[in-house]
Amino acid sequence: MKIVDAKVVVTSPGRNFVTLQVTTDDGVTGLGDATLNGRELAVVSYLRDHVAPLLIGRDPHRIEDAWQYLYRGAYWRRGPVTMAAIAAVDVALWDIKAKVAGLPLYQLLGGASRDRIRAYGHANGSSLPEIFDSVRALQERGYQAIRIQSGVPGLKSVYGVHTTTSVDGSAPDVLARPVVEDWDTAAYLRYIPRVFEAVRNEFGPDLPLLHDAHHRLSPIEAARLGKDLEPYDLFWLEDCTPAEDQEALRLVRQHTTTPLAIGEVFNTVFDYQTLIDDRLIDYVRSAVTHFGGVSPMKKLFDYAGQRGIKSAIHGPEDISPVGMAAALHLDLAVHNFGIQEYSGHTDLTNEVFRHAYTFDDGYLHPGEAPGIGVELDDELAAAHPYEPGYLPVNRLQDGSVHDW
Ligand code: GCO
Ligand code: MG
Repeated sequence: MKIVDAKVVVTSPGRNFVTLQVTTDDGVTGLGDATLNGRELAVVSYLRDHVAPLLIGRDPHRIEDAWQYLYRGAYWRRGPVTMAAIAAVDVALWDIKAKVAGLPLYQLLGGASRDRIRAYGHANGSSLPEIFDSVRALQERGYQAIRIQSGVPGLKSVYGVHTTTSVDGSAPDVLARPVVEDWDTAAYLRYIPRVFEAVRNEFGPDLPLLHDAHHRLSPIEAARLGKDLEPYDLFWLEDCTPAEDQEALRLVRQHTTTPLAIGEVFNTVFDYQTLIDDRLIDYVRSAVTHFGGVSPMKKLFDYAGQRGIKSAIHGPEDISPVGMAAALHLDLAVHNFGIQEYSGHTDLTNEVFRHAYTFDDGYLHPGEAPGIGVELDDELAAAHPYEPGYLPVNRLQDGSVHDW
């Protein structure tokens, strides 16, 4: 069996997605997600100009060899662009192998370790009543674990609470350059514990609650937040400090028993070495799409499992249904599964990417279709071409840039 075609499809059914479609001489196709939010075209070029030509003529069954060839062979290793491109190849080849075997991918990863996959959804609001409504809406959709993000008094915009205008009121620039949001760490640290106190009072002790600090705090600020949130029994505090600095989590860990999760911007296992070896975290949160695919994620989970650390694959809207499907096969198979982030996609996105996975009563399942279980509608994808789009940036009151 040989690869005869490797095509990169960019589509924007509401937001941009980059998909690699690999075809074999037997006519089997495999899909991989390579979406890097706000930097999509860099990965498109990497794949189209530098990777696709190398795939033609290769045996699609040699997945590990293809991975090592693209990772070591390029000499320039790691980084989100490189690892998103390699991830797309890895997932597309797993999709092909599983289709040829006539099995859903999870069967090739050791088979199911569980019957269903618990998901968490995102609740948010700029006031407590808005947050409560948002939690109830998620509960009505079946969610049994919920991430809470809140507006902060005095701030116009906060991560996780929808923004379409810059703090100076300008909106139309949103496609050409990032929206500017504002940030004040002191105001946030004072307010967030009150939000969780109110949510616990309203929804009781049993509902698993999560919170994402989105890399905005210094180690000592994160330590304080972790301590202040202890009475409200969080499932985790996510990305409390900037992700480049593994040692930062050591300080946080020394001060709080609030469980810690990190990893959505990590690209390789080396970003986790200290964190896992020294048990500084409780959940590894990388995306299949940004971590080089299913192969390295499986190795990561096995490594993390040796320290009792669990999986929590990154699954926001900017991971395509292809990346989500790959995640779900891993979730079902690995023993040390923790939880899966799942916001779902728009109906149009689900038409472009028809998928076998399901969401019922707060639980996901990858389905039983051979491969990863996603089919791309090429014509519908082409009808929704790329649109420039960026993540926001944060500025403090004095005008300086802060982590977003
Ligand atoms: C999450 C993340 C996302 C990221 C987004 C960036 O926990 O889901 O923080 O919401 O901000 O994926 O592209
Ligand atoms: Mg996050």
